[in-house]
Order: sequence, then C-alpha cells, then structure tokens
Amino acid sequence: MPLETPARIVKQLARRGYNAEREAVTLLADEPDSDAALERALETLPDDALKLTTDHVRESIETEGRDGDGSEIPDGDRSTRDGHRPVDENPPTSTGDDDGSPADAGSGSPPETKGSGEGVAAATPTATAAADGAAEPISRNTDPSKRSITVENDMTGQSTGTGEYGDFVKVFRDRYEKLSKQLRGRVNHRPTDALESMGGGSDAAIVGMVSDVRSTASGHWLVELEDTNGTFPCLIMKDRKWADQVQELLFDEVIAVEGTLADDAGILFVDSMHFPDVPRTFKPSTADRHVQAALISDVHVGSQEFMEDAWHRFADWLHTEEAARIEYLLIAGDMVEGVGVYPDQDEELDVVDIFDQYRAFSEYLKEVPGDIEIRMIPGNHDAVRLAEPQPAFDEELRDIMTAHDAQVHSNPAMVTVEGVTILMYHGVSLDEVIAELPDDKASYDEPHKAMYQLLKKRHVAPQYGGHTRLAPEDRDYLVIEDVPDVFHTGHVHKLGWGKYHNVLALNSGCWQSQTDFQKSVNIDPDSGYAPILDLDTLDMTVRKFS
Ligand code: D5M
Ligand code: FE
Ligand code: ZN
Repeated sequence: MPLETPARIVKQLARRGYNAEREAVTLLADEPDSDAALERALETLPDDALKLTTDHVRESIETEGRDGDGSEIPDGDRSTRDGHRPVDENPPTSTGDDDGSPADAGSGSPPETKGSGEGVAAATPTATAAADGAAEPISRNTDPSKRSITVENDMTGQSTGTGEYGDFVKVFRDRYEKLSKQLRGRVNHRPTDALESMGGGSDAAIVGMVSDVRSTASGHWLVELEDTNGTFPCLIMKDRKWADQVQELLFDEVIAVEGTLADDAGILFVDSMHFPDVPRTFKPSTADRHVQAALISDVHVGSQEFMEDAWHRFADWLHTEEAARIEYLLIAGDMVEGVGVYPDQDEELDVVDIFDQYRAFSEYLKEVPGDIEIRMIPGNHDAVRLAEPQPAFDEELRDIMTAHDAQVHSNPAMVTVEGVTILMYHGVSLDEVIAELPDDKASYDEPHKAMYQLLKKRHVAPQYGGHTRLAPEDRDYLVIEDVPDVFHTGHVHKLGWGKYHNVLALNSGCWQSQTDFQKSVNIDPDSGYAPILDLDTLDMTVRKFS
C-alpha cells in the first residue's frame, strides 16, 4: 500500500463534498484496492449523507466480501474533476491587523501579491493537512445547538411598491424619520418652514436631506436641505473645515447643520455639520466560541472568466483540518454572470442560459462541505429585480439551488451569526461613492473606505436617480438602522478591509478574472481570495486560491 493512500482518500472525499471519520479512512486505506473500496462505500451512501462513517465503510467492505464480485467502478464515475488541481496546493494565509487602531487598520490589499500593505502581517504559507500527506479527516463541529443565525431587514415577500409617486414619498419620509432620529439628540433643530420667522441673526439648526449642492461664484458652497416641510439653503464658507466635508456629500443623504441665520433669515451660515454616523464608542459583539465564517462574493459562474480551478481549491481546502473552524459561508451577491447585464456581455459567456448558470453554480456549491451553513443575497448579475432592495431568489431559482440547502435573503440583509451582526449588501452604490468622492476618500484600490462613507451616512445607497437603481417600498430598507458589527460587500471585485469606529468593513473580491471591459477601464480585480472572519475576535485572515 503506498504511504500516501490515506491522504489521497481524504482528498478524493473532499472533492466530492464528503467528510469522513478517521477510522473510515484507515479502513479504506487498508483495503487491497482502496480506490474501488472508496467507490463502493460512496455508492451505497444515502444521498443526504455528508459524512462517511466507520460503520458504513465496514458494512460496505463486508457486503463486498460476501458478494465477492470485486468489480471496478468505471473511471468515468470517479470524480469528474480529477486533474483540475495540483495535489500540493497550499493556499497562503495572511492575517489582517486588528489592533483596534483607527480607520486604516489593515489596508486590505492582499499581501500575497501586494506585499507592503500597511498594518498587514506578512504572508506565511501554511501547510494544508490533507494536501501534505498527513491524512486528517476533518472534525468540524456539527452540534447544531451551538450554532445560531437570525436575519433581520429581509424584505423578501414584503415588497409593496408599485413605483407610483406616493411610494416615493413614503420611502423618503421613512428614510428621513429614521435618520433624523439619529441626529435629533445632537442638535436643537427647527422645521425649515419655521426658520424664517425666527428672525435674522439667530442661531438655528436643521436636519434635512441633501437636495442640492452648488459652489458659488466666490468658491463657497451652497447646500440645500429638505425636510418634510420644505427646503432651506445653507452656506458653507470655503475656509471652514466643513468645506472639506461638502465633497463627501451625496444627494439624498440626511445630515444636520448648525449655524446663524442671515439678517433676512433667508439662508443659514453653517458653523458645524453632523452625520448620522457610527458612535466612536461603538463596541462590536463577538461569538462565545472560536468559530469562523468565510465571507465571499461575486462568483460569476457562467462567465468565461469564472476561476473554476481557484474555486475547486477553495472548496477542497474547506474540507481540511485547517478550515475546521469555518462553519458559515456568506456570499454577498453575483452568484452567476447573468445574461444581458452589460452590453456585449454575451461574447464572454461560457453558459448562455440563466437557469443553466444557476444549475452550474449549484454544482459548485455542492463542493462546499455539507455541514457548513450557507447564506446568500443577490447582486446586480443575479436573476432578481435590479432595483434595490432586491428580494431573495424566487422559488424557481431556489429549487435549482437546493443541493446544499443554502438559505437566501434580500440585498441588503442583517445576518446575525452567533451574536455577530453582519450587514450583507452587494455594493452597487460603491461605484457611485467612488465616482463622486475624491480619491483619498474612496477609490477602487481601497474599497473599504467607500464603505466607511456608507456607514457614516447610515445608508447603503443614499443617492436616488443615479447609477444605483432604487425601488420605493413603504419603508426604506436601505437605511442602516442598527450599527452592524461587520459590513460585508462585494461588487467592485476588489479586496479590502479595515475598521471604521470599530465596525469591520470588508469588500470581498471575486472569483472572476479580468474581463475585457475591466481591462478597457483598467480595473484590476482581486480574484480568488477567501476572507475568513474569526467570529470570536473579529480578526480577519485572507486565503489566496488563485
Ligand atoms: O461589476 C464589477 C465592477 O466592474 C464594478 O465596479 C462595476 C464595473 N463594471 C463591470 N462591467 C461594467 C460595465 N460594462 N459597465 C460599467 N461598469 C462595469 P459587476 O457588476 O460585479 O460585474
Ligand atoms: Fe460582480
Ligand atoms: Zn456586481
């Protein structure tokens, strides 16, 4: 018997999505033809079994002894993906800085390729148990009583919007209500229609939605704020520190300003500006045990650029002892490439039918160990309505993706995993934040900084009528009402993470290599990385599989 047999058996099992008891592997390895014994054991395994037990192997070997036919399973029935991967694939690991230092801690460039990321520990390749020959059948906790997931703000099935004018009034009222509540305690504000009667020269404050931003001939800023009673012009002088903040403003976000009314009480000279923001004293919650979640997005199955090999390596790695603590997998949108999402996209499709794309995606999900719990939300490439909030995949799509029993939620959704609340949002508005804000505040190279802006505005997609399509509902599901412990987005295909007022913001890269369009606009995607989150410490580790 060749020495590497147990390792090979573990790998074979992993490829097909099974875990195994240690002794089951030993029994198979001791068989004269261990490959055939493995095939027999798997053939007789019930469809819903996730783990190959010692008892089952023993039984299948004994039955085989009794039947005595000893026939080989034809090669074609073996893992259909054999040969895709080199056997000694050891994904390197890097640990993000988590010293609680301000915003930039752990500038998220993957250190494996970009070496000098500030505050990021150097990459240290680690051995993977199953791959280096030490057969370690994985022992993942499967005690369901230790696990918990609850979901809030899921609007699936709650959509009431008909797109009529009244719906827009309702959703903006709700946004204003929710966000002004965050600001009311901080300023002594008056409704816009009461300001003029206050008299010139008085101190005043307004809480309102940004309805216009203009620069004046002399370089000052005129910001128009709107509340439920009307609008009011506010002047921010160019030499005030707040002038810098004006560059961060997006239409329709809610802010508060304080200042002095002009002599005719027709304009407010702004002295200070307030954002709903995350309190600096915010303390995130953590899990009670050492358990991890993998946070990924943008798989893009069906695209010619989908990185199948990297995905296989990732899924295989999830079956190893190193990944035994990972009990959750969260996917933040763009499961498939979709059809007709961008002009000329069909030229880069590997799978042209949208349902076939989901069927293929479902097969890739099957490679993930069955005892990892999966949650996913849609993105702009998925087959749900494009306008946000996006409801979860409908029944037809869920039926296609039943293999792994992955649960689906709306985009956005607040998913609480063992006490850690993760705001999952696909991230289409990030394009807009990056386009509108100066580079040092938001750029594709540091996508987490664009996420900080959304946290500061307490809204995942503030601007209406721009690049991000919004659907009016009777409430604004896109407001970040409660501060999450972790904010997880994707979409821009860049990896980046950091902390904003103790909230971990993570943009999780993608599984698609550079497309022709991305090449034409110089987007260099971070493909094939899996960010792993320690739920008990909120530390991040990034694994590279490409
Ligand atoms: O988008 C991935 C990223 O690339 C995101 O930042 C948008 C941008 N992108 C990709 N293709 C296009 C086209 N054709 N037009 C404009 N922007 C694009 P994703 O939606 O995940 O593919
Ligand atoms: Fe994407
Ligand atoms: Zn996207």
